Amino acid sequence: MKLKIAIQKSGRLSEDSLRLLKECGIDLSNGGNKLKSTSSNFPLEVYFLRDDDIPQYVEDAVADIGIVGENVVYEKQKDVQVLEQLGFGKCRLSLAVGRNDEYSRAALQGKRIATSYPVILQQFLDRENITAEIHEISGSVEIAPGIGLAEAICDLVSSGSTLLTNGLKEAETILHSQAVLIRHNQLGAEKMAILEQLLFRLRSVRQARNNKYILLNAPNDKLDQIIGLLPGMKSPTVLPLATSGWSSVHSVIDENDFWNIIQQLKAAGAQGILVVPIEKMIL
Ligand code: PRT
Ligand code: ZN
Repeated sequence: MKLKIAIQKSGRLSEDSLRLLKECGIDLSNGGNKLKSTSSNFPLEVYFLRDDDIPQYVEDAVADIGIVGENVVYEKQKDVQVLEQLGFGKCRLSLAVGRNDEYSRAALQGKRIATSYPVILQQFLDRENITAEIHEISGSVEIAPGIGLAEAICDLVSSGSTLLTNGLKEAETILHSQAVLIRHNQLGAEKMAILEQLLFRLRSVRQARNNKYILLNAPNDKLDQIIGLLPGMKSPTVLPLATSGWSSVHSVIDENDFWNIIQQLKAAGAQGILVVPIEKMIL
């Protein structure tokens, strides 16, 4: 029995999806097959598909699980379960208008909005009691205002440079999106057991990515203050240094707190601070 996972064949999510599986210790032979690959050391079969098709394949149980953007999951409205955010493929679905246009929700009333996300956009408009004309187009949405097809657009944005080069400005974000793991609604016990193993590995990898291992030297009279700055998994490890009056302190810190804590540690007298990546972290 193998668990079948669908990932994007070629596009923005492909590389990160493959890397995540690799970091989970899953080897994939690329036996020249462009559609499918089987792991030699984990009961997993990988299908390479267009991202738009992945929710449907998972609903139909052609694939048991899949990696796809939340934007696609919510747009396609297939009967699948979202299991986990994966921390990559981050972007936002935003309304944008001409650089010199004034934006307000009320001003959208009666306007034409071009988008590849008619379902999510319609939900937003309904929520806000706005009646606007949605023009669904499948690509290059950002050129719609320039060619007179619409007054506004609703499209994915990450750096914002596409909007900028097309004379548009981001007006309002209607969805924040990232890649997620989705699953078929009914998986048998055997497949669920494989999925649990995969989830355990995924969480360990993601946990590790969000944390750093920190080592530093501290004068003993400042130990309490320095330890107070380090939450650690339980509490920091403190080892005496050969130089008397000094200790070595080891701990784990959250990536997000990193620069903040480093400044405070230095101020408290910590020296020789080393920060190293963690490969796997089992809680
Ligand atoms: O061939 P296939 O259908 O599989 O791929 P695709 O062309 O439909 O999708 P792809 O590879 O472009 O995107 C896959 C997923 O990546 C999307 O569904 C999102 O979840 C996620 N993602 C993250 C993005 C972006 N960032 C992004 N910036 N998808 C698209 N864009 C586009 C956006 O549409 C716009 O054209 O990039 C442009 C804006 O980028 P900035 O940086 O200029 O703002
Ligand atoms: Zn697509």
